[in-house]
Amino acid sequence: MEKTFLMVKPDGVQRALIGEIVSRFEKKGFQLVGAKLMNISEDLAKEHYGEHKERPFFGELVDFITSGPVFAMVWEGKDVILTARNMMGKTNPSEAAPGSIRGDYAVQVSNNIIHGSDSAESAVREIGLFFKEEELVSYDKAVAVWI
Ligand code: 3AN
Repeated sequence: MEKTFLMVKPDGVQRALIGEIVSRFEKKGFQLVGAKLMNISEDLAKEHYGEHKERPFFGELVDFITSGPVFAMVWEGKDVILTARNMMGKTNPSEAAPGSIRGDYAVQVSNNIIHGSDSAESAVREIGLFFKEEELVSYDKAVAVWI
């Protein structure tokens, strides 16, 4: 089953959107297999956003993502990487479709609420950066006694 790394950024945490965002992915039918509220160190931020290090907004990006707690998550499900990107909406909130997370809650590209892995390779890399293997759960032995 596919896994992706999603993160509510400092603006989303401060605007009390953790519950709303988690709820959207739960209701869609994906399973949460790892989560933590954390502060990101400057080193981790630079590594996470390494592909953008030549971009003019790199410094701003690192300052922003380290400016307050984030809610880091790993979600599992069929085609979760692409589907989560669609649910997040385009990077620039002015282009993000209404109904998407950025389309509904964000205005500025630099404060766009949520991060999500953009490929299978990024997902593996980002999950490994933020989570240890033992921090992820498995539902394999769960018995659905409530059904
Ligand atoms: P996404 O987060 O949709 O994968 P990327 O990977 O192109 O988008 O950009 C990473 C992050 O960099 C974005 N989430 C956004 O916060 C920030 N960003 C992208 N473009 C700009 C820009 N032109 N000015 C400021 N920040 C930007």
